[in-house]
Amino acid sequence: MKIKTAFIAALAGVFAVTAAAPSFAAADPAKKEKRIHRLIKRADLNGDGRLSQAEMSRAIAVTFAKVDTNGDGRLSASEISGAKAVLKAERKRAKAAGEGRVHFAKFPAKRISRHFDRIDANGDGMLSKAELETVAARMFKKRDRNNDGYISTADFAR
Ligand SMILES: [Ca+2]
Ligand SMILES: [Ca+2]
Ligand SMILES: [Ca+2]
Repeated sequence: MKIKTAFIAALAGVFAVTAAAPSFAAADPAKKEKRIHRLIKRADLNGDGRLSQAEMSRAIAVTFAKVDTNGDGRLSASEISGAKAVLKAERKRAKAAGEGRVHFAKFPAKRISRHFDRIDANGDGMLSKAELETVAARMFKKRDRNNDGYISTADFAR
């Protein structure tokens, strides 16, 4: 808990400093940073305020298993469009059952649907975990600007 509070404070500090940079202002930093912060918080299993690739993989695995409602190991278009409701229900269930926070990956269903054909590397009309992992790894690398293997505040401090 303390770590998280410190992280938010650090984030606010970083933001105050970087907000003046024109390149940041142009890219709508508030939105971008909020998104990154949420991304980290959702999957930060050890609570150190940064996201490792292992944590990301774990979160993807957990999320995938839930979204794959028929359990065939692949996501169909309709499973993807139903993902939001499924994950919401799962969060509710876990909370009611006292299982604590569920560490889902962010599942941008709309964006995944829009880019379905591109993500579907083998063109079988279904998304496998490997296909999603490939895209997620690419995103991770892009966001890990200082190349330390973590997504953290360091990646948007300039
Ligand atoms: Ca972590
Ligand atoms: Ca499925
Ligand atoms: Ca496929």
